[in-house]
Order: sequence, then C-alpha cells, then structure tokens
Amino acid sequence: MNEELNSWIDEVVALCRPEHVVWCDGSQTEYDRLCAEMVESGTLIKLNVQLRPGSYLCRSDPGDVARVEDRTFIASQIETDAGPTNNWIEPAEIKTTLNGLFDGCMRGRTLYVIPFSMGPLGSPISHIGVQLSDSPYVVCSMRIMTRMGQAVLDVLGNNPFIKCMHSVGHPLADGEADVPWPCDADNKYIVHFPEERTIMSYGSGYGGNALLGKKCFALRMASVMARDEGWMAEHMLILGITNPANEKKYIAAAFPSACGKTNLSMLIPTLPGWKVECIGDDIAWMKFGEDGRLYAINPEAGFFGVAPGTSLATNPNAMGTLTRNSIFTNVALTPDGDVWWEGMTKDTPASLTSWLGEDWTPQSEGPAAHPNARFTTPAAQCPAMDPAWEDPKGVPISAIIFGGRRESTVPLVHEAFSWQHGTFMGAIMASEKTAAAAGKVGVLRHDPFAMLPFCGYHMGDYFDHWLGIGDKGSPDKLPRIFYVNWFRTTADGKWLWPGFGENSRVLRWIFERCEESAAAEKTPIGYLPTLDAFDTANLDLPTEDLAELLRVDVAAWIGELDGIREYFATFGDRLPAALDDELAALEERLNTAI
Ligand code: SAT
Ligand code: MN
Repeated sequence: MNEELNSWIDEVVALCRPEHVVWCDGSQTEYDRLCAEMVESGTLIKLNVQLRPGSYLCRSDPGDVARVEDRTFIASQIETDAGPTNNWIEPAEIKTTLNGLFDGCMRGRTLYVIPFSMGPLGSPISHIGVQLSDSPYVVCSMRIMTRMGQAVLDVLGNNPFIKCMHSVGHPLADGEADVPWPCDADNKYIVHFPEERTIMSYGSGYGGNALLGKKCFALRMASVMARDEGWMAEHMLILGITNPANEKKYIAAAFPSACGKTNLSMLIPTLPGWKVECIGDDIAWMKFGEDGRLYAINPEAGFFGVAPGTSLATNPNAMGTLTRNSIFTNVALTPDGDVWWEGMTKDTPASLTSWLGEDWTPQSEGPAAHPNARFTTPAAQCPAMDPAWEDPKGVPISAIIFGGRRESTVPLVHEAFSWQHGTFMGAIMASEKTAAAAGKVGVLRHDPFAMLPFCGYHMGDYFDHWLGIGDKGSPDKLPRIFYVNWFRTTADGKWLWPGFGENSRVLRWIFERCEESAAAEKTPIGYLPTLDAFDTANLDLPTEDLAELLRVDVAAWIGELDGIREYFATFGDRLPAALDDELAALEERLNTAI
C-alpha cells in the first residue's frame, strides 16, 4: 500500500465528501459497468452495436467544449518562474480558493481513484500519476488514454506519484437528479503546482481540462520534470517512415492542437513503396540513449482526436481505429444509431441529431458536430501502429518537424542550418488559432514549439533548455530540424497544397536529407528542396503552384522581423542570447537577399 496515496485520499474524502469511494482496477468489467451506468443516467448513448460495437456517444454541456486557456494556471512559488506565456497564480491564495470550491463538491457522487501510467508500464521513461475524480466519463476516457488500474499500483509500490485532483464541481443534494454532463461552467480552474508535482482541476469534464494525464501531466508537469532532469516533454507526434529499400527512420513533429498531428502520424503515403507507421499522435517524451541519440516514447495509450474532417479520404487509419470500443464526444447521431461529423462523408445525411441533441438537417443553422468534437479510441486498434510503439526504450529520432497553420509566408518545407537555428525556428512558430481551445478561431498567434498552452514554466527557460539539449548532444547524432506548412492558400483562399497522403513527398525529402542524399538550396531562412530534389511524380499540381510553395518570400519574412523582435522582448533577460543572435543573423541574410 502506498501510504502517501492513502493519506491523500483520506484528506480529499474529508474535503469533498463523496458518497462512495471506488478504486479503479482498469478491467473491462469495470469499464462496461461504468458505461452501463452512464447510459442509465443519460450521460452516454450506446451506439448501434452492429455499426459501432462497444462505442458510445457523449454530449457535453455547451459551456464545456474545449480547453480553457484563460482558466489554466501555473502556481509556482515565484511568479517569474511561470513566465509571460502562462497565467500565474499565487499558490497559497489559489489553494484557499480551490479548497472553498472543493469543499463538499462531490456530495452525492462517487470518488474514483484512478492510478495511471504515462508510458508503458515499468518503462524507465514512464511516470505514474493518480487521478481522483468524481466523473465516470473521465475514468472510462483515462482507461483508453493511459495504462490504468491495479497493475499501475503494483508497479508504484510506495514510490512518489503525481497527484491529480479533479472534480466536475456539481454536487448533488439529497434526492437531486443529476444532469447528463455535470460541470461548473462558469468557475473552471486548471491549476498546476510545479514544485509540489500536483495538479488540481475543477469545474470541467472536457478533454485536456479533465483527463489530467494528458496536457496537465504529460506536458505542463512533465516539461518541468524534463527541465530538471535533462530530458524533453514535447507536444509532438511520433512516426516511423520506411523507404522502398526497407530502411526506416523515426520522426517527431510539433504542431499546435487541431493542426493535423493525428493525420500525419498515420498517413498513407501516395509515394509507391513508402510506409508510415504511428508511435503517437500528440505527445513525445524524449531522452538520450546510451548511443547518444534521442529516443522517444509516446506516454499515451489512446487518441483523443478531432473528429470533424476525419474521413476515409483524409485518414483511413483513424477511421479504422474508431470502428469499435470508442467514445465520441459532441459529434452528431445518425437515425440508425451511428456517429457523423462534418467532412466524414461526401454527402451530408438528410437528418441527424446534432451535438446539442436537436433535430438537424443540412438546412439547419450551425454544424451538426461541434468543431472540437472528439473521438477517444485505443491506439492498439490503429491498423498503422508501429511494432515498436510500446517499446520501453523508445525509438531513435532522426528528424524533428515544426509546423502550424500559416496561409502565407512560410514555405512548404525548410530545414534548419543547425540545432541552434532549429531552436530559433521553434521559438518563432506562429499558427492560426483552432477550436481546440476556447476563443476566436483563425487569429494568428505565436505558439513556440506548439507549447504555448502546455509549457509549465518560463518559456525563455524552455528555449534555453532546448539549446542545452543541443549542447549535450553531438551534431551528427542530434535530430535534424525542419519546418513545414501544409496550409498555404491562394489569394482567393484555396489550399495550395493537397496535403494528407501527399505530405509523404515532404517526408521523403526530410528522410533523404537525413541521409545526405537529397539536394537542397541554401536560402536566407534555411535549406529548401531544389525543384528536382522534390518528388513530383504523379502529383496533380501546377508547376507554378509548387514553385510558389517552395518560394522564400523575402519581403514577407522581413515583414515578420519586428513581430519576432517584439515577441522575444516579452521574455526579457530570460531570452537566451543565442536566439537574439539567430534573429540578427536571419535579418542579415534577408537584407543581403533583397
Ligand atoms: O487538450 S486536449 O486534450 O483537450 C486537445 C488538444 O488541445 O490537443
Ligand atoms: Mn495536442
């Protein structure tokens, strides 16, 4: 028995006053029982067993549909340790506030003890957490997304663990009927205490707000642990790519939420003879191996993917994964008891029940599925999983890719001159906002390393940590760094690049750059593919479009410089000098080119 766990549970029970306490064993029986209870209570709708066996639809409260970045806090002892990209809150003060909110918040509910491992059970790269939650939806989602249950307690023994406390914040008075999606929509708090390795989340049941193993632990908390211990916790997919000669490399790629990480991680190449396999679609933990290379594991066990836009055309492997045993949140329901979302099929069904539970036809106002509707589905079901996806030592990374949504300026692909230059590229990433977080969609914002909402400490120190990793590694063993942009548009707003399976052409160039076999042209912003080094066989794309995609728009880049300078200034003296040097060098190269 873990003494710290027992006394923590006693404390939480005394404060939150749940009616029952249940220790989750992680079994299928337990999962089935909780799902049946949620069907009974109206939280879940069982989908047609013929069409979608073992699967459920869940509709959230319309006030609880995405991560809430303005309600997410870093409660570090010292304010400046949170840095300008985080909301800091004084730890003692927020504890008083939270204790007030948690006081009696589980009345009439069951407190579930959810032991979970981020990473394969027993791997030296893995870490264990325990989430205490009053949401059975969270229990079932955590069973899909992590290794969860008794086996984790067996490995944990009496060792320390990350404390993850969660309540939907909706106590039930005696005899009060429950609602399908309990929450406290106007009072959400997602709070991280980095020094105490503790997370407290109140008021939301949705995604990254409530499945605390994911963004809260595996990114915000883990980024702090990684800084302290010399490893990396990154918002990156991990894929394996094999060429026709059967040579294989592993690539990690950082894109902001809802920018296509899931699609890229399991794409089906249009290039004959090439194969992509998936290790993970959202998070990478990387450590140096004994051979001096960086090895990555996927700390998760499932995909919490964006449903809208996912189809047999865009991502057949995802569609193959979610044929069964999946939980769908805020998608539409078809008359025959299956799910639907915008972009899933070419034709829109004539009638549906929308994510709001209302009758819906193509004439209805608003989408049938919420733009941030999600599937929660076991990674093991994905037809494209890499044989090494659960290898406890991880996979060696040859290339790191950054990317985001940029309608202009950033070319289809370019490569950094060095690790330091690559770190600069990560630091100046910007992307148009998506529906994954509450707020206005489409606004361009700086999102360094796709970690803006997920770095648990001062972003300037995080840049420095990246530079430090470069100093620790040797240049011939460190991954090469690239920057891609699938999202360029024409003046009339059409996509310039077809994307999806065609992205394998870009992956091929990256793969061959890692072997020094693909040609590149040196430009002011980095190396770009020469037109003849880029595989265009059977690509249905006008030459002038490809030329545009691979053009360095020097004037537009010069136009970015002031914005970068201003952004860097927000980090004050915690901005590493090396990044200022890189900015000056970029400016110099651009000015010479004009
Ligand atoms: O943070 S979530 O897990 O809700 C999804 C995301 O933003 O990537
Ligand atoms: Mn993500």
